Amino acid sequence: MTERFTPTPGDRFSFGLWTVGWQGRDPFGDATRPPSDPADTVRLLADLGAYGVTFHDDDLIPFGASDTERDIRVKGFRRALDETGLVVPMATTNLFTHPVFKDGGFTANDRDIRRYALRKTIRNIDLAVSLGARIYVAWGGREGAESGAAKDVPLALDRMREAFDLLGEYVTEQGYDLRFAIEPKPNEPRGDILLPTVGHALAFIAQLARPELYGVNPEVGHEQMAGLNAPHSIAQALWSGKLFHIDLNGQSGIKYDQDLRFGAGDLRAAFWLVDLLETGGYDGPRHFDFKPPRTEGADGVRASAAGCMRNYLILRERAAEFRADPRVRAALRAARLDELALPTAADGLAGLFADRAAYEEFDAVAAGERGMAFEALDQLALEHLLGVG
Ligand code: XLS
Ligand code: MN
Ligand code: MN
Repeated sequence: MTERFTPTPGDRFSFGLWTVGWQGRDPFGDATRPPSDPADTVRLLADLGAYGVTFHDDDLIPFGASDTERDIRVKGFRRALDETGLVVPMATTNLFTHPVFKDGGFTANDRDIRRYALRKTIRNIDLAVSLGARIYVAWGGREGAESGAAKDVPLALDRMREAFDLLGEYVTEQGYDLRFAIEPKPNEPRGDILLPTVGHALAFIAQLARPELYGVNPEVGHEQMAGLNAPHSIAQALWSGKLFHIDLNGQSGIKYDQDLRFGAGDLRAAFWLVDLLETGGYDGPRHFDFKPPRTEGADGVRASAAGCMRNYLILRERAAEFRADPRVRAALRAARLDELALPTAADGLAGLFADRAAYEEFDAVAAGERGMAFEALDQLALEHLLGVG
């Protein structure tokens, strides 16, 4: 292994307990790996060079555990954090595994279940804050439907807004330094999930009482499940000042949620995403939400987690080399990226109308004949990605 691709805490790589801790249970097969103690997972992640660990409430404290058991679990986790120096940048709530959430949490048709979902979330927010988390992710995996009349979407969105507004009120009243990151996903486990893409989530956030408290947690593979260009979605989140967190992983096209290690699946999307994160002003954790395939034993789990970070670091180097290459700079100019940075009409509407070259004398035929030189630019990118740049 090359030294320069060895992760350090300064790279701010984090992993969910549910990622390397995944036992490999899927809709067709039983677990292929034994359960792991969260404290051991913390030690494994620290050993691999991660800086942070994240969790759902139920990853740390089994659903329905007594208060005594809860205390023991939390103490063991804290001890492992203290020993290793790992931090908890983010936490989230499991509102999808237990049968009670089969029709959702915040948007379940049953009001008592919605109230329970809010209380469960608030309880874990308290724990998350006590462990130092600054971001609280909300993935509404069961907020959706399989059939038309089963969910009144405008009403469900009313309830979703109500839930997030109450959570915002709670953290504000408590004086918590905590912001929410909504995680979109188009489907799975529900047939269709509400807030299916980054765009839907951004539009929803604008309807909330305290929009500044909410951003998004895009997952690479989730945008790709919807057939979208994940780096473009994430770029729009950044542009909106809403990229609060990110779930990095791999996905091959429009199919079930593969959660491959970062770099697997659509490698070109991974390259452009790293380029974006490293140059676009994102300063949050590089969080991996992947699942080591169920074919793997303990060594394969390690290899898979290490691969996520190593691939990120390799792509970071490749993307930086691409940007620094004088041939690329020339190709960017030939493709008129510098011109895209110029306002279209800084002279205002009056200037636009007074400018005969803008319309009356504009030669649309000649302009239509200009090549954009994008292929040469993209070939340079591909060669840098392939390591022959
Ligand atoms: C599932 C989601 C989930 C969230 C956290 O598809 O990715 O793991 O990231 O609840
Ligand atoms: Mn996923
Ligand atoms: Mn995720």
